[in-house]
Amino acid sequence: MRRPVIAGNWKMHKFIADSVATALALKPLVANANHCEVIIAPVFTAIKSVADRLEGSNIKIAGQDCAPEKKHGAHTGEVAADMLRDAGASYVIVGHSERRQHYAETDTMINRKMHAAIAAGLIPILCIGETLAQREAGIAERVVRGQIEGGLRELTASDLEHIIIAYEPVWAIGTGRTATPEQAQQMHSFIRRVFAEKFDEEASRRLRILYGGSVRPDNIAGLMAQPDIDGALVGGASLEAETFARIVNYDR
Ligand code: G2H
Repeated sequence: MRRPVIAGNWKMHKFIADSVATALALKPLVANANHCEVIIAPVFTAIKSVADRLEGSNIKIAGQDCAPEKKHGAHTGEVAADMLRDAGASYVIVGHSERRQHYAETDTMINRKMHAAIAAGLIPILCIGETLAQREAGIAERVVRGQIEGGLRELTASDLEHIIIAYEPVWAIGTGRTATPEQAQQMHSFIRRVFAEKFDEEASRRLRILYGGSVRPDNIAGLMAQPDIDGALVGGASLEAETFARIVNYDR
């Protein structure tokens, strides 16, 4: 009942021409992927060009971040959620660990971005996950619970129907070290439980929870076989069309 989502996060890679070329190369390779939603997240400057070239295809576009402000105004350097939508995005990644770590994003800031994204009609992909030190200290679940509660504060029941969560353990990001399917499943099931406790049992059954952190063609199937893993947020392995397509087509 939960439609899988495979999303490629291109991070700060690719000029416009390369973004468009990769998107066009990907298009035929995933054209028959009816089993899942396919999303790519190019840099802001490439979103419009990529979206224009993908019009009518089954590949959707995400922004990698958005402004916390809902109203346009004097916010130098920011891009509003509805501007992303205007450029062709229908999703937005919010609270990625790189933003939490390197740009000091707090749960409060991330929560404002969640509200802004939903108000603009975008589907936010809220990223959560513990660091290695937190896991080793035995507080991974407490950290993840705090990020869920903080990130989703004051969202309504109907807002919660329109969000996706991505569990990305920081120790597995870009390190080549993936959580085992069992480790990921354990945390995904915990996330669904917290969501059910805090919000609603039914909604928690509909919530899509993606795994992120060194996902590759050779480990996607094992992850997707877990009952609470509903897709993947893929970084490095999404940069090349054929590799990403192998991940999207994990069921073949
Ligand atoms: C985690 C992931 C994508 P990678 O950041 O969001 O990146 O697959 O390179 O670990």
